[in-house]
Amino acid sequence: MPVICVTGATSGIGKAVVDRFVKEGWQVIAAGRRRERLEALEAQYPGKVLGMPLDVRNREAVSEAFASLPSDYAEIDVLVNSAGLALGLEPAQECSLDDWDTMIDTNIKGLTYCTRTVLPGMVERKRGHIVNIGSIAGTYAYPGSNVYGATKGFVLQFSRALRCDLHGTGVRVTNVEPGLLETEFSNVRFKGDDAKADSVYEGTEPLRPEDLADVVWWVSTRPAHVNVCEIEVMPTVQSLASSRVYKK
Ligand code: NDP
Ligand code: 8X3
Repeated sequence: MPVICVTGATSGIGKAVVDRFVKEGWQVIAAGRRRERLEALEAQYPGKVLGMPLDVRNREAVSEAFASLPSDYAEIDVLVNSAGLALGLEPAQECSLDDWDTMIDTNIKGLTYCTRTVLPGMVERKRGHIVNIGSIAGTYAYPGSNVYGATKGFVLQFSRALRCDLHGTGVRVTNVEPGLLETEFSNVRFKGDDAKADSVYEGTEPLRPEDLADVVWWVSTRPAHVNVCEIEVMPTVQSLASSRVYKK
């Protein structure tokens, strides 16, 4: 059975990817910090999901977690880097440096730690796929996107550079760039202010996590000679003409 490792598996896109790949018969390593949610996934999918409690910001913990995988999960075919977050929507001059550090440590450093850890095995096996969850915020700036958008700009350019380094190895890299999508993302961004989080999606029809699971499934199951490099996905109601790309 092929093996997929999903970071950010406790919520949103990552969780939907877990559900989808289990249903398609894959073995799934589900990584995240909230152990109770990982245990719930293991209970829901016995023998199909292995919970991997992990804070991706902790470099040693990342290395140990992957090194301790049981043999039937050790050869990872696809790594989905979905763990990530935005904090705040203030203009740069008012932002918290702690929030900026957290986004950089998670969205950039955590993603690079996980990727660097799984790559040698993939290269040795001459197969594998890194699927990064970037964002349209990595391409289009909007007021308050500052460091969040810049971390996703990093993910985009890192994905492109990885393809150069992996040239000839058979290992694939995809950057998936979602637009407006309803998950816990805005509750996290607004630090538990649910009313403010809900207002982001009011009167609109955002993407659903399952839509992104579809995209991840599609890019991961193309024939081995096909690499989908970048894929930008917005809800139909969102475009460069809408205030929700360059929103305030
Ligand atoms: P959610 O908040 O629903 O999920 C985020 C996931 O990231 C959770 O599973 C959380 O798990 C995990 N996570 C956060 N910090 C860490 C950490 N330090 N270590 C390990 N896991 C961590 O949001 P989404 O599903 O929407 O977000 C997933 C990705 O999609 C993110 O990278 C986000 O930037 C991106 N994205 C989201 C969009 C949106 O509008 N929702 C649009 C474009 C991109 P736990 O707390 O258990 O550790
Ligand atoms: C999340 C999408 O537009 O809120 O990456 O930045 S957006």
